[in-house]
Amino acid sequence: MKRVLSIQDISCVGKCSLTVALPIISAAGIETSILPTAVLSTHTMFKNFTFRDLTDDIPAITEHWLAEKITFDGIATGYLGSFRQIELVEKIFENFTRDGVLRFVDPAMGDNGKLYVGFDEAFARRMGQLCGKADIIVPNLTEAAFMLGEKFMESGYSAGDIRALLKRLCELGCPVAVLTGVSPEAGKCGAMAYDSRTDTYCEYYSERLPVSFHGTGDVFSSACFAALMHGQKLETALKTAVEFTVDSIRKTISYEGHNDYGVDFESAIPLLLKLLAE
Ligand code: PXL
Repeated sequence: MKRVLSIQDISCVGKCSLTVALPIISAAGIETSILPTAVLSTHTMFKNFTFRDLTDDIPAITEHWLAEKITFDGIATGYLGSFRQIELVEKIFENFTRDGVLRFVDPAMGDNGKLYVGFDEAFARRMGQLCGKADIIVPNLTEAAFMLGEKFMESGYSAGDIRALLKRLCELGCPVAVLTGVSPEAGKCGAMAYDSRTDTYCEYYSERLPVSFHGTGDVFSSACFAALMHGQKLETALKTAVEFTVDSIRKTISYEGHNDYGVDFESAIPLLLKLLAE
């Protein structure tokens, strides 16, 4: 069985980061080890959340793993709370990367043209440097704009704008970039990717639903990482992740009095397993 490592916070309530990554990657039949970077009572879209920083625990945890000769087939990162955590992730990339280990970075920092509470432009630039050390990155348009120090275009992104942005993202140093939540055609929403090694693009779109939920980026990235670790080609992994994310949203809004803080990805897991078998 493949073993991967997911590095991000635990938001106890809120359906994002580790409470999304762990069940989704495990359901895909992949052993999922975790490195919690912080424990929050909820994600940061709630008011008055608690925050226990676990940064100081990270070096001892990873030293123990090295002493035990524990290895991973893939390492995925999500929400990281500080410059020091980014530095520690870079060390983990150095210490745990052998040939064939997939370094997957979701620079979870913002959405809809804005950074989340607690982040600023300098942090976004630093996250851009971490992206340069990854094999594949999966920002949304907001995160991409901030990492590159560009203005977020409220008016929208055409297919040509997205292609150009993907090329600039690869110039950060990663061979492959994926942009999530892109909508180059009215009524559709999905992901486009660029592989700078072959100078090729691929994309996958589904229906654009007229709602916006927190945590869908984490659902997408967990499914995309799981699909790649499963051996799916990038193009197929985009389809798996987009269809699973859209089905999670569809399931959520089908329940009366549904959650508004996250999506019911649990109900879409049967579809994920079907897509992974393709
Ligand atoms: O979904 C990304 C995310 C992860 N972790 C925490 C967050 C957010 C988004 O706001 O607040 C703590």
